[in-house]
Amino acid sequence: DLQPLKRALLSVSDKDGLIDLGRALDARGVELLSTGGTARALRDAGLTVKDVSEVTGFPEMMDGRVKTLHPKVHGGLLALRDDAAHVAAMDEHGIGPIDLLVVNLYPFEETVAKGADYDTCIENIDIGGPAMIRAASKNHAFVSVVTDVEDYDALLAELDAQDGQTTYAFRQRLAQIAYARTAAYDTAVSTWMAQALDLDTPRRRSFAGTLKQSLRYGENPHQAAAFYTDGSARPGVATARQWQGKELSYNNINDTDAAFELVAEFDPAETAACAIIKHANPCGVARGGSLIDAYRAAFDCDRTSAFGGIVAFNRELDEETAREITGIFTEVVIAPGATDAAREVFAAKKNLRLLTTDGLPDVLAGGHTVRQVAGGLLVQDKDAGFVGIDDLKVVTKKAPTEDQMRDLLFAWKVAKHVKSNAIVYVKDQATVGVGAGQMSRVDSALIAAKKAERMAEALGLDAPLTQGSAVASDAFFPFPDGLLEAAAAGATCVIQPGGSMRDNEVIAAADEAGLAMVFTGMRHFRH
Ligand code: 93A
Repeated sequence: DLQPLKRALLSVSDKDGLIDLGRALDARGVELLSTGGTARALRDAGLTVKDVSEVTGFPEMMDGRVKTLHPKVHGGLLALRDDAAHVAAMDEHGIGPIDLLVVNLYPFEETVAKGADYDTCIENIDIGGPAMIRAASKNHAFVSVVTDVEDYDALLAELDAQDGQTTYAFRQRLAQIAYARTAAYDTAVSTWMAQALDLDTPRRRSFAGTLKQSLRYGENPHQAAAFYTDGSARPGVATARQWQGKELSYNNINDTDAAFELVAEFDPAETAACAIIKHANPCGVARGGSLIDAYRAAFDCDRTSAFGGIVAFNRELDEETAREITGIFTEVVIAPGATDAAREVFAAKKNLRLLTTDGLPDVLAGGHTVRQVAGGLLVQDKDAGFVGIDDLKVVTKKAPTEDQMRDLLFAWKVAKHVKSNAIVYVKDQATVGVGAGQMSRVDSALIAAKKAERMAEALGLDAPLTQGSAVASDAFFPFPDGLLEAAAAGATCVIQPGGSMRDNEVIAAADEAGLAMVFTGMRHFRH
């Protein structure tokens, strides 16, 4: 299954490594064919190259839209070398076999990321490249296809190991990589078009990504993993700049995302905010007059869990706050910027990763979430649901005071980012108890209150901070029991979607306990 490599077609937009590859192939006696810019670059380096236009007998035309779309090219890629009829067709039409195709495509994704206009993006949709890649890949029984600069070395190593030939297994693997590339490419085009047309629907979409990072492992060390980006320029973990520290792990990326998306709920023009995340759930979220105030208040929600946590801010990180963070072990810090002084503070902490972004994402903007289930993908609109003060309906005899209302809205924003069932106690714009991921809402209410009790002991307080708190529930209380647990913990006001068959019973229980309660009419399940 060894195949010789005598003739190669090179057509690359990204010219990195091209000259070295051209020289290495030339040194191994490989004839080089090439398109306009690629041929020029190779010739400038002193290599002998044949123009594809000479092979086809047609000039590159229509602004390069048609350069390689010709039977002399596609016949050379697709012909079965061991099929008499194919060989006869090659002879009859003067088609020479092409044993190696090296193509990387017009930079469509980069063009979109740069914010280019519609027509420029359209012009950057490569047609001839994917056509050749797909042809060469189909014919991997005979042809090698390289679509990634990173694979140039592997190709040369294979040629050296196999005495100028390639093995079937090697060509198969290259073809598999190549089809991943063309699939991701067309997905990028479709995704961009959906955005350009404002068709913000998860229906009739294709999903793919570009490999950003091969991860050391997944959620556990025995799971292989990788990180793919969708090409969006949205500020977030995928586009953040890492200043220091080890490579992010799978769990780091997941948690950093959760932290940053949560903190982005809080407008930096209004107040500073901080979110501390463990296992994708917040263990402390707070607003404050300054970042350090917000950090301290978030930290005081659950100091035990904050150890080894991921910390996100909604404003540029300053030196004072950076110093405070180094007081305990922290895995990752992410913020829309960091001052030079803040970065210097972290420089001494080699293990701490610092990520900065270009601003905060718009949490109300559209987008999709994708989750895998056995045999398929579940796709939905991102939860960009928003509830403002005017959307709230007071359902109890007591109405919340202005301060209570602020805490209720804060608790509601946090609850959106807590795994269901979510119960979030808030006091003075800081979480004081978070109950996450329980199968029963009562248990979430109890666990959050218990944590608050433990923190009160640690902080030497007379009573847990849930006393006089606001509480949010991500979905309705089906029975009064969960609400009564919150009341027992000292909550004095409640925010929840409402809509239970037993709303009347729940409202009556709230009135009896002297609580003020508002309904949002919207829930925030998160699983
Ligand atoms: O405009 S195209 O879709 N039409 C073609 O026939 C064609 N053939 C190769 N683009 C085409 N290519 C692409 O040109 C390759 O995929 C590669 O990205 C680029 C290389 O052009 P040059 O050698 O002129 O720099």
